[in-house]
Amino acid sequence: MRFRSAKSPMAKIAALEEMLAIMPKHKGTDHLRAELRSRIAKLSQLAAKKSGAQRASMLIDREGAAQLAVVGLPNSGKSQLLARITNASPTVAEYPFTTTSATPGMMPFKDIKIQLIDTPPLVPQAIQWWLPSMLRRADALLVIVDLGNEPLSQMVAIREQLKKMRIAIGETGAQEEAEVVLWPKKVLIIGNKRDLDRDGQNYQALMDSYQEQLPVTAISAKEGHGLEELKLKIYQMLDIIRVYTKTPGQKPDLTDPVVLKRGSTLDDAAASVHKDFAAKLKYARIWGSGKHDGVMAKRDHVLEDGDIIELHL
Ligand SMILES: Nc1nc2c(ncn2[C@@H]2O[C@H](COP(=O)(O)OP(=O)(O)O)[C@@H](O)[C@H]2O)c(=O)[nH]1
Ligand SMILES: [Mg+2]
Repeated sequence: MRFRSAKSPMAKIAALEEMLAIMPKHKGTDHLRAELRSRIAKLSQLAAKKSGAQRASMLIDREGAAQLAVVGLPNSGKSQLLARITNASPTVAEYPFTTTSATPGMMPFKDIKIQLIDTPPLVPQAIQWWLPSMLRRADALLVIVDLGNEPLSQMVAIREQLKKMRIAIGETGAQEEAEVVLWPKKVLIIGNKRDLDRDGQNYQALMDSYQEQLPVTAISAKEGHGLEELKLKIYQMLDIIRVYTKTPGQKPDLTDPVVLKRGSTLDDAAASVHKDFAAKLKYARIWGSGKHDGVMAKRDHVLEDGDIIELHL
């Protein structure tokens, strides 16, 4: 068992998470799974106390509206993409395996920022012990394939590696789901190097196989094509909304929205502004959604992207 040989708390956590992942989910294992979870929680506290340095290189704190991991085979253009659309500048190189650690970068979109993480390539010899937990923790995955080089076989290889980490993307057999716990992940498939796919046939093949299950888009990270569309698709896949707050009698601050899950209510918005606000909320006024103009709304009112709210406590 990997747990015995694991030395650092982080390696132990990874081993325990692995056990939890492969453990069948039913009544008989409830107790054991709860125990594993509490051991993970204790180790996490210990790891947090230990030197920040090691932890920092493994676990990347979520910043901004969401954290997305960019995964793919060597040379697919993961680093190039980060260099293009985030403030990070990981090394872009013709030789594979340039990335052995994870590099985060922030992608500005509309008035929010989304965190992307450049990760080592998904080939067995390059997969680091901390990668599975990093991918599971991420809000979504950006799976990147090289359109110049048989994207479908890349997808097969990528899905196989992800499956070993108990991460499911797209459709999985009912059989598979019954056997082990799979982490379902939101995924956007990115066909990169579309400049090398001259007649567009590889992209077409990728679409034909996947577009019914997952969103797919084509870009050229090197030439800078398709990037605005990509950012929009990333935003859409996250199912988030931006809500602006205003103080009575003042103009709303339209630069710093509260980011909420789609379907969130006024109550949720109040709680995310301040933990005490939800309990104290008496009523709120709401502008936006094309239909509200300062009307009073109830706590359970479902908000929409772009709404402006005025909380009365
Ligand atoms: N033609 C073309 N080459 C690209 C594109 N994106 C990346 N590359 C090249 O592919 C190679 C690998 O890119 P890199 O970002 O280091 O790949 P990584 O291993 O996935 O991080 C580099 O030589 C890049 O210049 C693209 O859109 N078109
Ligand atoms: Mg790289």
